[in-house]
Amino acid sequence: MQVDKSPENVLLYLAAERLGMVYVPLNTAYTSAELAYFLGDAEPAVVVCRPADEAEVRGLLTTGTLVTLGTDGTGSLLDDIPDEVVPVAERTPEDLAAILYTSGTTGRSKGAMLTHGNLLSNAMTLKALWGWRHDDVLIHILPIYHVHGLFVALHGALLAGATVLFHRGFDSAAVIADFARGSVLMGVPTHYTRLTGAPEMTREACTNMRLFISGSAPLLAEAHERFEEKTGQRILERYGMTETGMITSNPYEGGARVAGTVGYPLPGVEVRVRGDNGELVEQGKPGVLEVRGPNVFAGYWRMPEKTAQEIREDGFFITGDVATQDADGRVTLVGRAKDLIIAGGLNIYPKEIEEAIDALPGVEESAVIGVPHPDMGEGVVAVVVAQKGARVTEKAVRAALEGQLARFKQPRRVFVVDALPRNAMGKVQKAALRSEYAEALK
Ligand code: MCA
Ligand code: AMP
Repeated sequence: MQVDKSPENVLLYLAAERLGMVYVPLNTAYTSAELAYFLGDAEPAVVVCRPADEAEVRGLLTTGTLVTLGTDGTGSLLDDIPDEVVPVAERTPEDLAAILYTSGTTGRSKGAMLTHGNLLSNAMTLKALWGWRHDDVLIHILPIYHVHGLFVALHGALLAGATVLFHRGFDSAAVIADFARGSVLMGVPTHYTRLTGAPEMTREACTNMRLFISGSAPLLAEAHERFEEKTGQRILERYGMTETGMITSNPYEGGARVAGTVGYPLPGVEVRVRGDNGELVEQGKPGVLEVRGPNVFAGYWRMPEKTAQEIREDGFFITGDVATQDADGRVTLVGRAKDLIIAGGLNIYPKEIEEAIDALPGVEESAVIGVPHPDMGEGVVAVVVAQKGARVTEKAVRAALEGQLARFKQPRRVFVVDALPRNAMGKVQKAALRSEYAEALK
């Protein structure tokens, strides 16, 4: 699936699950080069694309049937719907429901295999925890090709039989105008900083809203407090991953929503903090967060070695997020063991961009880092070393990546330098680069 957001897209997702198919949604920002990899890796039986992309996608197809789905009821998929009612396929909790691609530390995207049991357990838990009700009105502002918009937001609303108001793009004024008839909003921190800055955002505008939830990227304590000052409402921050669905949440009721923390493990979900080699870490000290529970995925599609590296024998999945846990069980994320940039709630793995830059003529090597960005939280910067005698420019690097990588992954600035800083072991010191270029996108 690579289609624009529409109610028909939601029906297609549900129909695929009823038929027992495995749903693979893809970010609409992916280029043909990226799409070719996903099609080759997933080997889909059916591919659904936007009507305008049909010729291009047909050229990339190695397996499966191609149909199109536009917004506003267009597309060949809707033309060919049979009249008879197709029976619901029987599936067990262990059967695959979806594969969601997530960028990998090695540069290649990995398909996280999510089972019916994974999706259902997380959805039921969150429905109870966040108090989803039949009369809720969810203001839906997220894309529906990622876990946040597709599962976390929609499953709650669907299980409760609530109403959903779909927004295709993000326009602060249009979203705030819906607060009068809405009750729940889920977004990434960029949404919340934009809403806080909007002139229409007032206490009165929010009186009908019962719940604001943030996740996918760190919500700065300062942003949390500014939102409360302006609206009188405390954002509920939660934490999760594509591989695990939601892992922790601040309390909805009966406890404090503490800014800068991601709350407590969800009922039925276990977390522990471990050292790099799986050793115990003293209570309250930072280590890598590991998670086990019915929410944890079945492994990476066709990558058994990767799966074995990231899921321990006792079933705990290594998140790569560095956390502390206090005596009371509350989790605070303090960093990342993985080299990952999160811009506007989207994950970007530097390795993928470094590989693309290193392959350009005249480039000796590169280092890609995330630096503070006022709107997206973090933004991508590339630091590039040219081969001896070669001329490499910012303009040329940016132009060469155009069409190769999705726009959100492309570096916003490229700096050409003589050498990258390295430590005694010869490893590039990304922390030094991050502080050197800290102001680059401000
Ligand atoms: C858009 N652009 C971006 C991003 N989004 N650049 C970096 N990072 C981004 N996230 C670029 C576009 O390429 C374009 O650049 C310019 O910004 C404006 O694009 P536009 O589409 O107008 O941007 P926008 O509509 O303002 O989008 C910003 C956004 C969006 C609303 C924050 O990125 C978004 O919906 N993010 C949410 C992603 C999400 O659902 N994450 C959840 C993943 P140019 O002009 O150069 O072309 S699931 C997950 O993480 C786990 C499970 C969890 O815990 O939830
Ligand atoms: P993804 O792989 O796109 O599913 O993104 C998962 C990653 O997003 C996690 O491993 C975290 O690094 C990050 N993340 C999700 N929620 C939060 C949060 N509330 N605070 C900080 N980071 C988060």
